[in-house]
Amino acid sequence: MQTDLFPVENPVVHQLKDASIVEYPALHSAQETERYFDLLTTIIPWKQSSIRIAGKLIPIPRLQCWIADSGLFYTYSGLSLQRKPWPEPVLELKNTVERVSGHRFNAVLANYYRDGNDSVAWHSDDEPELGPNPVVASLSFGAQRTFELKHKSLPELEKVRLMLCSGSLLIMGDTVQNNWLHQVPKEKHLKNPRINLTFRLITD
Ligand SMILES: O=C(O)CCC(=O)C(=O)O
Ligand SMILES: [Mn+2]
Repeated sequence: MQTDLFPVENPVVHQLKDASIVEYPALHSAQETERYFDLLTTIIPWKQSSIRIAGKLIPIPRLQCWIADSGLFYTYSGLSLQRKPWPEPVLELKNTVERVSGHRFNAVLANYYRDGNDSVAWHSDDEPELGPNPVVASLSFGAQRTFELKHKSLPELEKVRLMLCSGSLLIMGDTVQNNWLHQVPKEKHLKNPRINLTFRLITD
């Protein structure tokens, strides 16, 4: 299957105080985006994980899957994700993202937001296995969702708010994870699902 890339237009650069984010708002055409959404919905072995808070197991508000080269593990918030091998369409998307971004990746955390009640809370992707200056590339398919960033140590800085639309690619450069937190807040009126793939490089 050949990725029918839209002519990749000039990226939009979001210059934050001490970090930059590069956005390709329409990396894939609407048709390609729909095809990938359907493929990824069925081909990825989505799983409901739970985390233990105060002794209680709480389901996280989204489905997930950790896809990576063999031997690569990932743990966050005490949650160890079981590795799954690369399905062909995800490998195809990885190749595209590597070509466009100029960065290499060996793993992807896939998230499935069933509707606007699903979310991811404030965090940064700065686990030790990602090395000191991780670059994270984020591909979105399906419902448009709000992506927010806030600075870790300068609370007076305004929050940055981006709208991640279907077919967009966001490349978070090497100081974003060190200096900023990000989240996808709940938007309870939203009824449609969204898939997000965050490509990462495990550096051990
Ligand atoms: O869904 C998104 O846009 C972000 C997901 C995310 O931050 C993560 O998986 O670490
Ligand atoms: Mn993240």
